Amino acid sequence: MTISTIFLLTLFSVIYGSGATHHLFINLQTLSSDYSSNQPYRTAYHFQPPKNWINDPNGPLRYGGLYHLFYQYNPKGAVWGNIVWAHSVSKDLVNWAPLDPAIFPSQPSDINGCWSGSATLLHGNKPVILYTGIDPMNHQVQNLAQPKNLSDPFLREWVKTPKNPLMAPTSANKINSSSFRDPTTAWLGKDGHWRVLVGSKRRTRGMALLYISKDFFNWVQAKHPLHSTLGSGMWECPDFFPVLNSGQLGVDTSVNGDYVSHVLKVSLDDKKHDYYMIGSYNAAKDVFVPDEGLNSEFVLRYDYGKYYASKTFFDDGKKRRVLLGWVNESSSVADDIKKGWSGIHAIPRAIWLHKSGKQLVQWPVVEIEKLRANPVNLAPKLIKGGQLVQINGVTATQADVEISFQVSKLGKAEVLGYLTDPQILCSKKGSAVKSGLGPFGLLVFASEGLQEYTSVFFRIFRYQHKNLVLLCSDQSRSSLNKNNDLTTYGTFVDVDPLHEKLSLRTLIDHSVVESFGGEGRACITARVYPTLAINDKAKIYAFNNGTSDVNISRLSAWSMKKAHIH
Ligand code: DQQ
Repeated sequence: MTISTIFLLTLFSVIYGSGATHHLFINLQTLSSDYSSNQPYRTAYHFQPPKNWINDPNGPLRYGGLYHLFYQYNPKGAVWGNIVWAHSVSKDLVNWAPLDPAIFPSQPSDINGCWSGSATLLHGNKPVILYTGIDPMNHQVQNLAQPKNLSDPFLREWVKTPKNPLMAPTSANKINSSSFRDPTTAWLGKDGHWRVLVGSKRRTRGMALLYISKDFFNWVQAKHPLHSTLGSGMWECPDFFPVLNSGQLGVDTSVNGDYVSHVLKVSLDDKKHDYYMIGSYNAAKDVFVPDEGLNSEFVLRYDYGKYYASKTFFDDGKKRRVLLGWVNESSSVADDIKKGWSGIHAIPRAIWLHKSGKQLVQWPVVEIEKLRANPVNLAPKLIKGGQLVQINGVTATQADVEISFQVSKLGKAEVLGYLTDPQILCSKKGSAVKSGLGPFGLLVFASEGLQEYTSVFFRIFRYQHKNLVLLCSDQSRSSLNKNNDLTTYGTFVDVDPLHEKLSLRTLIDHSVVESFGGEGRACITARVYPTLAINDKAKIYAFNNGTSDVNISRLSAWSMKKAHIH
């Protein structure tokens, strides 16, 4: 790369920032670099291919005892472009084996790209994929592919139907041809017909268009979208699925009844976050009805950090619903090209409805615990205001840490005069700002002398006679390299600090800090690129920077072994 290319790249990244999306860098889509052998930021147990750009997880399914993951991939470079469906398989959602790309441009209906989509298991356990193709006019259309050989558990080869495209924008349906993409997993209605959603918008009204089919090939657009909201903009990667009203098990996407609620998740292109609503699916009217009082707008998020274009599937082996999501880089495009890759996937999460019915709970799939090694357990101890406790004995760049705090003197909590956006609250009150109760939590990727660290912490407020728990992930001190996106993230967690412990689990993996607060009621994923706190120079601490002492009732930490991924 020449100096001027580097300058241009830096300029681009300043102009566009590095949010959870893909920007067009036409000249860079095939730019390969002499990948540096010094790769402190490559992850050890988060999914990523050996090189190049990745984004959305596509068409996850379990078939022949194997998990199949497809994903948006640029085979030629470290920025978005030349998109194909790359393909990997796994027995445990942790270790993955790469296969050749499953779907790549080959027909007029996808000649300019094979974008996101989903898999459905038809009667007789026959997988089928619906995906968005970009046609010669750059219109977005929906296509179908089926495995060539159902007796191959690897499902290596996929055949596209000559009938493609099966759904297309026309002058009659008035669908906007650049806002028509990302078909969901289909579900069966009581009438025996298949239904599928496609993300779209009409002016600023985001919507999930509904299509119905008897045979999966001939699709008719329903009169009404399944749901739409004014002002939300383009709905990318919709996902629609039932969750049991109690318990942690998952159910097949076609299940409906009064023992389930339905979740509608959309990736809001305008906001670059994954939002969801909980409600019910009125099968007679084919509409989604959000629960009263919860949300007429999208408020709830899967993850309050960097996490986008996610998708769930029903794992019929373990009877659970599993969520996969893309975590974009927070580094500059110039740095991505230098390191030769961009994008990872979050650890697959089991997902279920919280017993309150008001939100979902997410927890890393249990299989990830197979990677835990060298357990370190700390006896319960008091951590005084201003105290740091180093967690020794684990590999600080590749670890899993579970910590729980108990607070007694809730009267010391800072009073919040008015409700503020939690992310703004976290940015204003970082880990260096003391209060009566908090901040307390973890410092990860901490360098000697603390010139660099990322802090994940709680802070408790008193607001209108209620205790309010804030969870923050503060990246502002994570790197001396200020070209990175150092945004602080935060959310309130629906826990009662009087009767419940404040639990935090953080998965640390070289350039990712994936945190689960309140036993999975709040998730925050962050990307960080320390310059000093790398390799054996990184440290992990528990800290309390509040004026009141708090009790660490549990602290368990493990080094994480490297997963076999490629
Ligand atoms: N990524 C795909 C689109 C989708 C977007 C293109 C979401 O199908 O809308 O790579 O990240």
